Order: sequence, then C-alpha cells, then structure tokens
Amino acid sequence: MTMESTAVPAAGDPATTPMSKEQREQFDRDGYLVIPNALSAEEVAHYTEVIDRIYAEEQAKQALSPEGAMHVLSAVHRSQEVAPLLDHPTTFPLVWSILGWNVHVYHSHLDVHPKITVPKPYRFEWHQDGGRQNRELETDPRPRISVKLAYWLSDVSVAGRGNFKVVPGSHLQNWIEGPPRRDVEWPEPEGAIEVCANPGDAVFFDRRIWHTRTNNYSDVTRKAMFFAYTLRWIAIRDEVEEVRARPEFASLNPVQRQLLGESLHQPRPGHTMGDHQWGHYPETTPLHGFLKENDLFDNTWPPLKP
Ligand SMILES: O=C(O)CCC(=O)C(=O)O
Repeated sequence: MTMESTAVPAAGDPATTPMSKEQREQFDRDGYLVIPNALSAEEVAHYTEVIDRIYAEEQAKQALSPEGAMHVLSAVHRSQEVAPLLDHPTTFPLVWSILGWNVHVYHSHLDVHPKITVPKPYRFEWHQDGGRQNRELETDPRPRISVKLAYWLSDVSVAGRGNFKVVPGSHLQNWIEGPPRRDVEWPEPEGAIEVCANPGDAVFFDRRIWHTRTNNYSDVTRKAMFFAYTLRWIAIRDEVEEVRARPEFASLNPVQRQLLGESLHQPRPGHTMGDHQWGHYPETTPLHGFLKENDLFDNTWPPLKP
C-alpha cells in the first residue's frame, strides 16, 4: 500500500502513526532503529523478484564486481517498481517525524552480495554518509541533515552474512580512529556490532552513525534496498531527471513525485523552483498537505511546525 495524499488514511493506519516517544529516544541514543516486519512476506517475495531480475541484467552486462556483487545506484531510475518503498506506510512516518515535510530522496541503491569466494583486498569502509558534509560543516557534532532506510530482503538474522555494521551511539561523534590509508588493515572500532534483521525488516539510521557493509562469506546471498532522505534544499544525487521524464512517472502519487524531486513550482513571476525547495510554498508541497490533512503537525518539533 502506498499513501495517496488526497485520501485520508483510516485512523491507526501506520502511514499516519508518527515515530513513538520510545523510538525517538532509542534513535537519539543509538543512531538507528530496526523496524521488524516493515514489509510483508508478499512484498519481500515481490521485491526479491525485482532485485533478482536486475541482478541478472547486470550479470549479463558483466557489470558486477569481481566478487559478483551488485551495487546499483538510483533505485527508481533503475526500476519504477521499487517506488512504493519511497513512502512505505510502515517506515516513511519515521522519515517525516525526524526531517519534516520539506524532504526528498537524494540517494538510493539496490544491493546484492553473494558469498565471496575470491580473495577480496582489505579496505577500511567505515564512514558517515554525506561525503563532504563531513568536511564542510564545522559543528561538533555535525547536524543530522539526512536519514536512510534499508529494507532487508535476505536473512541477516545472524552475524556473518554481510550484515550492516554500526557503532551504536557514534552519530554524535565527528571522528573515529582509522588507518592512514584505506588499504591498511585496522582494528574494528570499539563497540561495533553487526545489525541483525529478518527478511522484511527495515533499518532506519542517522547518516552520521559510523557504519560499514561487511563481507559476506556465508552461503546466504545478501539482498537489500537503500533509500536516503534529505532536505529539499540539498541536491539530489540520484538520476531523477530521466525518471521524471518518463510517462509512467505520472502514475506515482504526489508524495512519491515530491520525493523524486518534482519541481512543484508554479511558473509565475517571483516564484522559483529554488524558493519551492527552500520550503516557501508549503501549500503546494504534497507531504505538507498529507500531514495537514491528517493532523500530524507537531509544534514541539521545528521541522513539523505547520
Ligand atoms: O550496505 C551496507 O550494509 C552499508 C551501506 C552503507 O554504507 C550506506 O548505506 O552508506
């Protein structure tokens, strides 16, 4: 189910259930949350079929990594079939509960990591998301600015299956010790844990949490889809222009189109797309409309002030 900004969902619909107090406390403390059963078994089967098909296409193009892994950027550009994950009712409320209504998806990827059977050179992959945001923002800690959702299609309920690895609570830490060069072997950061999840679970994380993908030496092929959200005054990295130019873009709901960077601005004097992205026109921003219709504004949290 995806939410239609024109239809008011029924009371108790997960799409209109904001992040709970307990979830917020945990997210603020740990920098991430696991959302059990974010996807139904049918959805897991459906998205697995989609990702397997994309993997087969990449394999046919010989575009996989030497270990046979796939890391395809711009998820909806690759297949509009994954668009319902952009505003999935079980997870998207976490996004607007934290970032508010002036948001879009700036980065996404579809990942498949089969068992590694060939030697893989060491590389220190621990990072915070946001690239140069981590150099160009001067505060300590730096601001959150973006959050990311990972939907698990494979079973990573035990460690060692290419799990997502984090240092809980490290989102408030600007720096961790690392090697002088990324190919120099280095001990894992203190307190690092592999996050375990069942197929259909989602992980919601603060971009600042120190995290890494881990190598999959298990027999279970790791499959996951990632979507990162940020404020509309930050540029989208994904290839969304082509997505917006396709006829099928019109079939998406208004919130999904907002998340894919639809301009939304009305060509009239003094009204620019940039102003719209700055949030000057809430009345023509679909997520603002959805939150208003469902009485979801919250004066105690600035991003959710009407
Ligand atoms: O694939 C993973 O487990 C980690 C993904 C990651 O590093 C990221 O989303 O920035």
